[in-house]
Amino acid sequence: MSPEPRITQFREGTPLSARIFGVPYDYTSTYRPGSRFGPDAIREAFMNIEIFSPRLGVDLEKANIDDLGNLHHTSSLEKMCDGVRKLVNELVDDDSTIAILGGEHSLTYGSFKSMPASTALIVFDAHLDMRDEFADLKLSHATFLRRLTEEVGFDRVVHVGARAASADEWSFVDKAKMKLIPMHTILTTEKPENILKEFLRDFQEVYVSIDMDVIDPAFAPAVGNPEPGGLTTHGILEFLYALTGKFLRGFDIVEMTPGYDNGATKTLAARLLAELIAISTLREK
Ligand SMILES: [Mn+2]
Repeated sequence: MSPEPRITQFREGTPLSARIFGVPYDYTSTYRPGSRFGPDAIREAFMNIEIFSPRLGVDLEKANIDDLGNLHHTSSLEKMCDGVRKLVNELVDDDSTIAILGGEHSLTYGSFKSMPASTALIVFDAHLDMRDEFADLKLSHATFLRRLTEEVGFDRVVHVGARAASADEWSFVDKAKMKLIPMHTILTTEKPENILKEFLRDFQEVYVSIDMDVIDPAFAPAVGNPEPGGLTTHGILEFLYALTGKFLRGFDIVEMTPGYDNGATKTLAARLLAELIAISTLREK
């Protein structure tokens, strides 16, 4: 018997690789809602893909993965973020990786605040999410990074894949000297993942936040706010493989909206989940 759709698998004699939980929250979505159904859709896809990584030589079939289930339902953004923050604070340790399945991007506002100060944040997103306010909300999926950087600063934040933001947002991140690898740089650079490596030279610990809309809608159509001109599947994987050796303290995969999916998006999200857990097992100590 299995407690579907949880991913939990225990293998005796091996340490815990990752703890997973879902955040079925999408109340501030402004275009295509439904990311609250993301966590279980990604789990279902995960259970139907191969989890041996030939690129990394890691067999996740042999890994210990603990799936805690989904955070309880709330319609309050503040309560959701606070619940995520508290749960991550309880789970964070020096051995395993925390994997969060969204849900909308605002959950990162809660999770990253519980990361130790030595942890860098790498945000993959088509959007900058740097508005001061959007649709009458100060904190939402479209403003979360602005609110978060007000609290944690810009020194340990890198943004990858931006191609959609207001003129104000572009000038704001320019003035703040935020570390950016926007799409136009990625498209004109031979190995853009080397720029990420350089940004992270002084960080051994990282937290990765993947808004699925960073990937081109041709590969990942089911997202809340699709934006053409994005990363390919191979493009995002190369960025992730560039993190091999770091201590992956945590990551989230957000903004996937199963109602708009033909199956491609959840399968790609599941692939990213598998490769990130595999990368987490290759930490250099
Ligand atoms: Mn986005």
